[in-house]
Parts: sequence; C-alpha cells; structure tokens
Amino acid sequence: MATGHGEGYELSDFLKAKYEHVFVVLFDATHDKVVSRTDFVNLLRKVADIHDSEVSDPSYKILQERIASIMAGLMKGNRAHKSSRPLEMHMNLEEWLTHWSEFVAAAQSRAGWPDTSLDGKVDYSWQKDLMDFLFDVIDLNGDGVIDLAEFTECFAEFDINDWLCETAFKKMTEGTKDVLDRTRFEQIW
Ligand SMILES: [Ca+2]
Repeated sequence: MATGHGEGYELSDFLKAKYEHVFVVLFDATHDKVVSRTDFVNLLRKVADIHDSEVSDPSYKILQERIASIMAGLMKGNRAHKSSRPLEMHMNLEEWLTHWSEFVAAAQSRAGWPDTSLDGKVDYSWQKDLMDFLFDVIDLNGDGVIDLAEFTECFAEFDINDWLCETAFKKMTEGTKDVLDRTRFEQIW
C-alpha cells in the first residue's frame, strides 16, 4: 500500500542512477537538469552526424520527425506531473524520474510493456518510439543487431569512453551472442 503521499512506487537507487544517466547523456545537452527544445535540436544534430545525414537529405527529415514525435510524447505525458502551466515544453530531472517510477510500476503490475501509467493519465507509446529510434541510431549498418563496435562508436558521440561502453555492453549482452537485438534491447529498457 502507498504510504502517505499516495504515489506508492519508489525507484531503487540503481534504477534512479540509470534513468538519471540517460537523462544527462541523451537529452540534457545543455546540462541544466532541464530538457527543453534546445536539447532535442542538439540530439537531432548529433544523431544526424552519427549517420552522416545532411539537412538536405530525406533521411534528415525522417530523423527530425521521429525526434519531434518523441519530444511531443514526452512533454504530453509530463503534463500529468505539472500542477501549473500545462503547455510548458520542458521537463526537469525530478519530473523525469517521477515519470520512470510510474513507468516501472506499470510495467511490474502488468508484467510487460505498459501502454499507459496505472492511473491511465500518461500514454507510453512514445517510449516505444524512443526505444525503436535509439535502436536504429545505434545499429549503424542497419542489419538489425547492435554489436560492440557500433555501440562504442555511437556513444563516443555522447562523450562516453570506450571502456565504459565495453563494460555496459558486456552487461547488456550477458548470456547472448555478444550482440543486442531488438528483443533484448526491449528487455533491458
Ligand atoms: Ca548492426
């Protein structure tokens, strides 16, 4: 039963650190603990760089649309956590962690990928889009699996060093054939 605040679920320190890391590395390019439009523009530039996609290429437009849709989903979901100014297009670290604690609670309660938060207020379809998007970004040669070289090369763009990439990759691929496929990627999300 929930204690006092009625929210109930609290992320473990491990998960908190994990999601905070994702927030800092992937989204908060400006390092002000708030994710806003500028960060998504930076993300788009970075991802376009990784895939040698020029602004004039059709692939750039696709990247742009996918990132815009992820951002819209994230911000729409976040409105449930804001008491005021419902149209604000930014999200702070605390709201981000609240979002994930609800997501984990919903995933545990439904024993699988949840469509919405337990109270039904937050739609999680954008999470699936984000997961697919990240997979496609890291799978540089597009063969449907991520190997260590792709993983390392991609995260070098996000200033993660090779050693850290290798350690993380080993952990994520434990018990598999040293590559990540989409199913495994979803399991470790
Ligand atoms: Ca690949």
